[in-house]
Amino acid sequence: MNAYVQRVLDELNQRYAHEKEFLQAAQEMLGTLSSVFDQHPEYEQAGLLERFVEPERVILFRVPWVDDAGRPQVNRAYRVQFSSAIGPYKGGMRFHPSVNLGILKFLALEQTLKNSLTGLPIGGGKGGSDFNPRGKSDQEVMRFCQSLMNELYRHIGADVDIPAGDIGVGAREVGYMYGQYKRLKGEYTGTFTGKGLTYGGSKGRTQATGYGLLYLVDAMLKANDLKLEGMGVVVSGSGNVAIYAAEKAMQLGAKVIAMSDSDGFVVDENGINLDAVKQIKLVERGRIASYPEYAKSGKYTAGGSIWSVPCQLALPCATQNELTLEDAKMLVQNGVKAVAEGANMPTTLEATHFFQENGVLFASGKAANAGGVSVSALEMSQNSQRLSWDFDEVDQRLKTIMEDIFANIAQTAAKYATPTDYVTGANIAGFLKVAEAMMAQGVV
Ligand code: NDP
Ligand code: 2IT
Repeated sequence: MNAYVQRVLDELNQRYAHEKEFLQAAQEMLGTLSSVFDQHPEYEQAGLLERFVEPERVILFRVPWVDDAGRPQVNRAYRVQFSSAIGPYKGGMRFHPSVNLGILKFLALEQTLKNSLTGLPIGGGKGGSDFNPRGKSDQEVMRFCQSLMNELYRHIGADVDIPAGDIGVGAREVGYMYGQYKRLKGEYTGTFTGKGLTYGGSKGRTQATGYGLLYLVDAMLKANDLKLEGMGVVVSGSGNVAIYAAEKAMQLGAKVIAMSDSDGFVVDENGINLDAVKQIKLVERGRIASYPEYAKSGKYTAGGSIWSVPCQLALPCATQNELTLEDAKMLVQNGVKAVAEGANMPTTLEATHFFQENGVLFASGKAANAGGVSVSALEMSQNSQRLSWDFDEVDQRLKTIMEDIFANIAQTAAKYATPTDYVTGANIAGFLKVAEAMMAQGVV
């Protein structure tokens, strides 16, 4: 490894020993950037990497709220404003009990390169809270969102920092946060994306991450003389990303045979009935365990690993580190041809290497799930123009963006590594643009 890269990694490992997901993401990324630093000694002279790995700003605050029983509650919330080198901070908000600073720093670091890869002018950020929306009433969620915004509104803005959804934050939460933001700021600007269609949201944003994932997979398979049609697909998760990934996979002629949530997974050899999944997850906020009852087919397994289900295409769309080396071995044993990350860093580094060493096509999340934030950037454009594009226009632009991302990471992989090392291709292509912008802007 390049000595400068190694030194910065060593320093990170010492300083942030407790932030294990952040260190993992940094290792995954910097581990592929050696050739860039070999070719650009001026980056070291400019202290570029030491600056790049530190967020520009972190905001940390308490969120007090009152539950339905009248008891005061308190959660912690954060906004990590990682990089504004190429545009205003942009990235989602995550509500999940596991949220901490290290997880949000990993997500904001990933987001910075992902946003660069989209080709659109957006910097990197991420935020969230350890609030758990599961089992809370709409009123409790609203009070929590309003209280969170009572602090966050000071730090965001349409040209400053534009939050959106992520795990546990969908249309309901964005609506409550945006409503309170508007009230406090007294202005109507596109400071959130993923808004409802009646108040400035973009058509196609709900579907964008999942659809975009399949547009990229389709391009990757074609470039390697494979085709999606007829493939058996396993999709983990059953949230926003998973549902629309499954929908587009089916539209393109593949067969989705398994989906999951954090309690277990369901296998349906007839093909997953997506109407049943949408009813359970989007309408009733229920559990995937009830799938066999709704769909009148399929079999549910509590716990276990969804990656034990044989498939040609695996799409991890739930959360970080959900696909381990052990899972990768099962998938390879069962003949998997391609893996693409709908979630952020769902595959451990060991599992990623195992796929690559065994000839499995592998697209990392920075490239593969960039469709969501891409359509978020299109939502920002529409808000600035005071216009609303129709679904087909947004969807066509999304498809072009994902095809361009694939072409870019494939070309970069061929130039700096091997033609199918899309992990290195994505990291280098994303990083170079941010690095050039940082060089141009001086030591800031
Ligand atoms: P949702 O909240 O809509 O769905 C999350 C899904 O993942 C649920 O099925 C959930 O199950 C499962 N899940 C969450 N945490 C865990 C866990 N610790 N263990 C096992 N399963 C878990 O979130 P999204 O679909 O929006 O996000 C999924 C992933 O995609 C995340 O990694 C996110 O960062 C990433 N992503 C999201 C984008 C977006 O536009 N929304 C864009 C790009 C990436 P349960 O209901 O049981 O908790
Ligand atoms: O991880 C992600 O890219 C997202 N959660 C979407 C971010 C956004 O701003 O739309």
